[in-house]
Amino acid sequence: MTRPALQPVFAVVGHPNKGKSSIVAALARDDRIAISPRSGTTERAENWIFENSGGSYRLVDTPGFQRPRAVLEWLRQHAYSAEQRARAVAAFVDDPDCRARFPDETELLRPIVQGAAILYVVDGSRPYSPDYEAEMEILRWSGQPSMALINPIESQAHVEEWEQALQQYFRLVRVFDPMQPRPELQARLLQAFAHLQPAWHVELEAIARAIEEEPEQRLREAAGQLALWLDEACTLDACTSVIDRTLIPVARSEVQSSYRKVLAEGERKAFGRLLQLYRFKQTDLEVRQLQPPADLLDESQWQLWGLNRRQIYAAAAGTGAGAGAVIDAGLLGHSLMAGAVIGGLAGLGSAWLGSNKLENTRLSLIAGGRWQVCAGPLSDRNFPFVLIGRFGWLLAQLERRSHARREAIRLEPPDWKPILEDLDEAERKALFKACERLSKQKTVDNLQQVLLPVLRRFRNTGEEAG
Ligand SMILES: Nc1nc2c(ncn2[C@@H]2O[C@H](COP(=O)(O)OP(=O)(O)OP(=O)(O)O)[C@@H](O)[C@H]2O)c(=O)[nH]1
Ligand SMILES: [Mg+2]
Repeated sequence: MTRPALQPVFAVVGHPNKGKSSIVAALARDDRIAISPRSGTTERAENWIFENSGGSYRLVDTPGFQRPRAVLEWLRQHAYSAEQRARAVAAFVDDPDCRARFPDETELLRPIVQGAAILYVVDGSRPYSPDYEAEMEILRWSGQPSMALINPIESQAHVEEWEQALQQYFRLVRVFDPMQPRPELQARLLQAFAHLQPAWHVELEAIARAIEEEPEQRLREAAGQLALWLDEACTLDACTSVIDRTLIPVARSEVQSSYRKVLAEGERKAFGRLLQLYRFKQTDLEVRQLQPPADLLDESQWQLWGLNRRQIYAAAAGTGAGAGAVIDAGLLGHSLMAGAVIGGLAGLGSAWLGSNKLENTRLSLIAGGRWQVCAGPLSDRNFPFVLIGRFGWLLAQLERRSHARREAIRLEPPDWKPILEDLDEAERKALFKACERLSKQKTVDNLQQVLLPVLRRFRNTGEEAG
């Protein structure tokens, strides 16, 4: 057997267009890897590193086998007995003539000859055929530790027959769907490999443990990020000053538009940090609806972003607020409670959403006889809910999003109802209280702690939907 590389390294190999790159993307948690429906997308072997607090491993994405039978023929002519096989594979990779005749095979076998373990990928939705035997045989000849992964691209229809066949060539056979992010499966796969390759045992075990701990740590970090963003957004303002009173209207519209811009930019950055936390580097986020000036600050759009009055009302009522007093009136807002008491959604009217003038501009006379005109901070108690809802919605998407997907994420309205219903009384109270304070530009002690259960609920609704 070739000497194992110092760092765990896996060459991901198989037929063209069977999801090799998708599996590399999933196992490296990297969204930059080229994936497409076109066969032959990956033309050169490429390295991708996965790293966490436990350690790191390297994945080599490779082009697919093109002419495995001819390659096997060549190998047979260069090895007369079993102990010569690995050397024949190495000779094949180094042979200039072979490199010219079999560019894909020399490219994909090179990392294996250099010590990579093998992850062999097949499509479990297509029937098994003996056509695959030549490539499996070649891989066996390399003598490297190996595992077969059945990717159920369209269905599980042929998984069983594949298992039967693959077990003849590989000691470990697993079903692995790169489109479903399942950290526990990734961890188990590494642990299984740890037993195949003693040289990597300690590191792979440590990486697997860290993978299992990651979701909880990530949630904590996300709550911390959201807390910072809320503090920033709720105290944000934009000011300018003018000497001439007649310029005030112009200054007003100016500060309003720069306020909106800074707010949108702040959110874009907060979302960017969340994407980073989830290891998305290249995925586009379409937040078009937030971009035009109105958006976040347009009352009529607030419902779109998860501030559905009816839902909040229903959730509050369903948990006893309507029947009197689980959530105190002060926390929910008098207008809402008044509405609830006179018994009907009609009573809620615009008070819940519209009691405060949005984007209130402030005017004050300052030194030098100038007028200062400011937009913000936004003192509406709904505002923090909008921000939390949008952030929570994105978190839920990221949680269940595979790094093998290439389409953009489109921000959609979050649904607060199940979140509010699922929180326990103390958690919900703390949330309402925190939002109330934030909307008054007051600091909230342990905001991260208050947000943690909220984000956890967002994350869990994501899991159910996924
Ligand atoms: N629905 C679904 N599509 C998949 C899955 N795995 C791969 N695909 C799609 O299949 C196509 C090929 O995937 P790739 O990962 O590029 O396959 P590859 O084996 O690297 O292909 P080459 O580099 O061309 O050899 C892409 O359009 C993927 O989105 C899967 O598990 N489910
Ligand atoms: Mg590829």
